Order: sequence, then structure tokens, then C-alpha cells
Amino acid sequence: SQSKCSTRKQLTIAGVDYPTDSWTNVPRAILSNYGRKLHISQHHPLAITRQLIESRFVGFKNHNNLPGVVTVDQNFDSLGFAPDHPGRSKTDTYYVNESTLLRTHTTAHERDIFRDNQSDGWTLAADVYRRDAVDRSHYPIFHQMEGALTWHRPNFSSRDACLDAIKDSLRKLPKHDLAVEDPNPPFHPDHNPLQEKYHSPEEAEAVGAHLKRSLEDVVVTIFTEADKALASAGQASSTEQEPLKVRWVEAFFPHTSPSWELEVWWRGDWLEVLGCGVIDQPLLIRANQPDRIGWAFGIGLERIAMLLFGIPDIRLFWSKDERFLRQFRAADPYKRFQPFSKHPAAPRDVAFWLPASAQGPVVADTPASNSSAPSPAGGQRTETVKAGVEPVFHENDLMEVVRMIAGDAVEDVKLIDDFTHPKNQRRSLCYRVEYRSLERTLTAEEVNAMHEQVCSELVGRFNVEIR
Ligand code: FA5
Ligand code: MG
Repeated sequence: SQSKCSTRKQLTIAGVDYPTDSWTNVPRAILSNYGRKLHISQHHPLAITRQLIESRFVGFKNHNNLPGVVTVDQNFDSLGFAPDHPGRSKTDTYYVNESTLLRTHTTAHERDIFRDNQSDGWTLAADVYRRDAVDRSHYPIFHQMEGALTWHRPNFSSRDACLDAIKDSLRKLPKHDLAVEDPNPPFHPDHNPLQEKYHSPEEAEAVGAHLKRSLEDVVVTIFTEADKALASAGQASSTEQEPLKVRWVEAFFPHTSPSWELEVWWRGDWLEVLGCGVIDQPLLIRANQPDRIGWAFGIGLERIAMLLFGIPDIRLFWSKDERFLRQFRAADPYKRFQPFSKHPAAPRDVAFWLPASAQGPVVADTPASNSSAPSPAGGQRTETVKAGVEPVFHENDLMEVVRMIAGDAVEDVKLIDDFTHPKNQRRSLCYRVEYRSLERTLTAEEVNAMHEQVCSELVGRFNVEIR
């Protein structure tokens, strides 16, 4: 592997030793942040956000302390991910070893929690880990909250009784008067089908309606409450003077069907805040709950918190700076973040020729890597790597080199030029790395030293030729 970690014989995570193998690719920088548990740190904005969401699910059991090392079975197999699903790739996922990884989503615990069956409704917040791009909204560790609600439906003959129960709980949900855009046809027979083998169309529609209304309630309530509190304190609103705009779009997950994502209008664009759907019945069957039917969702806590508090950069959540931390109080949750400083950015470019063996397309950001779509809109992988062949250069590997060297002193990395020489067909890439610390001004010497190290690591690891 390209990772230096693979030379270690074992990896110790939270006091537990794991054998390493050719799959091991967890860098030390990740382990140093493992176990910070920001989502249960009192007064941390992620913990406040978690509590605000939990408060909308009355009677649900909250699981908030599950360790992040899980098995490949929990993270992928138990959820019906295909053996060749791109989310399983080493370029997207941090592997401890071949059978063990850092969970890429909180869904990794669904089967086990359904199997325990301690409550009809539950939520679970946790840190999740993904190899990904470097910019102000992506960090290799972020937090999700999973939630699910199931109804007991003892056998097929009692479908109608269960349907009545679902419709009854739908009637009892709080109402809101926001017009939510829902442009998609509710169900797509070809790639997002109703599970007609298990559910009647009426049941699926009722579960879907209950799911959507429950999640609309979360978003509408939190942002409306925030705006009320901010207005009375004379502060800018969380939607930044624009009225709250929310819409449903179709989505794809191996563990739900049909599936949707909820998007919120923010700073001139739609921001995806959660994925959800009607739980795949085979998953409930694997969890030994064939007599239950229901919905599940996974929401990004950073995404909600960035909107709610106006936090401009995802790295701030990891700050230990009191000027950040003291701004948030659980008892008085609705506050706008006041930037305490803006230090200058220091851009540096790195241009290089790829080795002759790596001339195929470079893999770009894969935001939809946990979805099951053959070609999800907006999140296609541009990779053309043949099955079983490891890509020689993957953009996420470059991202990781930059993070390893610059840590939180890097704000953004983007491809600014991609050029193939007309005569010899060699391919050259140029990336712009924006160095900027949130806490202090970096000196030119420091930035140059980091950048030189980035360049030499790229040469050493990927055999590129710096231009
Ligand atoms: C999932 O992870 C699904 N497991 C969610 C799910 C659960 C669907 C249960 C159905 C039922 P996705 O990869 O889209 O889906 O991530 C879910 C949410 O996590 C996103 O909507 C977003 O809010 C947040 N998220 C995803 N990637 C990042 C990232 N790199 N940084 C910050 N937040 C992210
Ligand atoms: Mg998504």
C-alpha cells in the first residue's frame, strides 16, 4: 500500500491492539483525534446540535457512545452493500485491517440495534471517518446521527392493522406550515422501488410520509426557534436573512428503498443535510426482526451546526481555542458564532507529471460513496480503474499527504490544471493548496517548509515528477 502505516505490525486504538495487513491505511493524524467525542462534550456546538435534534424525537432511546472501530460486516455486508461497491475501496475508507475499519457512517450499527430491539424508536450519534477532499466543509472525521422508527407488524394478515397504526402516528406528528419542495415522483419502480415483496404500496407510502414529516419537523423547528431567539437578541438569522427553503430529492442507499435526501438552501446553493428512506426489509430480517417495518435516516451534525451557528469552517469544531469553545452554551443554544480572527491565506501550487503507469483519469471527490446508485447524480466516480487493480494515484491520497504534513493548517486543496502533453501523452496535474491557520498567522518560511515537504512526499510515494 501507499501508506507508511502498513509497515507497523499492529495498531493500537483506544487501548486495543489490532493486527495490521495490506489493507491498513489509518494515518496517525486520524488516531490522534479518535475518541475526542465532540458530540457528547458538554457545550460543544456538535453536542448542542445533537441535543436539539434528539429533543424532536420524544420517547426515542439515544445511543451516543458506540466505539468507532467496527467490522466490514457491520459497516457494509449487514447493510447489503454489493461486494464491488465503491464505498468499500481503500481510497474512500480507513481500514484497520482487512476485516476491521473506522465506520464510514452510523448506519454500521443499525443491524445490531434492531437486533437488540430495546425500543421502537432510537437515535445514535457518533464520529464517522472517510478519506475525502480537503476544503472548508470536508474533514476526514465528522459526525452523524442515525435515527430509526419501526412498527410491529406480526404477519402479513395484519397489514391493515399496522397501516392504521402508522397513519395514526402520522396524524399525531406536529404540523408546520413551510411549503417543502418535493419535485420527485414519490417512488421510482426501476432504481428506487417499493419493496412490494414485503410492503403494500399503502404501507410504504405511509411510512415514507411519516419519515418526511418527522424530518421536516426537525429542520423547521430548529431553524424557526433559532430565528426567533436570534431576532429577539438582535442577531442575524441562521438562514442569513433569506427565508428557510427546504426540498426533498431522490437518493439511493443499499439499506433503504425508496430513499430521499433533504436539502436546505444556504448561501446561494442547496446543501444536503440528511439521507433517509424506508428500511430495506432484508436488513430487518437479518436483524431477526421480520415482523417490523419502518424508516431510518442519517443526518450530518456538522452540516446542521454550520448553518445554525454560522460556523464558516469545519476545522473549527476541532479547535481547543477558548475563543471558539466559550461561545457556546447548552442552556442558551441559539447563538451566532463571532469570528475571533481571520488570518491570511497562503496559496502554494504544486504541478507534477504523473508516472507513465498512472495516465488514467484521476479519481475526484466522491460525495455519494455510501449510496447504492449505479450513477448517482452529482456524485459520479470518474475513475476507470479495472476491477482488482489498485489506482497508482488517487486524489484522496494527495489529500492525505497534505493533511499529514499541514494538519489543520490547510484549508483547501483543489485541482486547478489537468493537461496531457500532445506529443508524449504524459499527463500533468496542478493542485493549489491554501494554507491558513484558524488560530494564528503562518510565516512564509513555515508555509514554504510544509509545501516543500508535501512536494517531496508526493515524489517519494507516487513517483511523480515535480514540474
Ligand atoms: C449516509 O451515510 C447514509 N448511511 C445515511 C442514511 C442513513 C440513509 C439511514 C438512509 C438511512 P451520506 O453519505 O449521504 O449517507 O451521509 C449522510 C449525511 O452525512 C449527509 O447528508 C451529510 O449531511 C453528512 N455528510 C456526508 N459526508 C460528509 C462530509 N464529508 N462532511 C460533513 N458531512 C458529511
Ligand atoms: Mg448523501
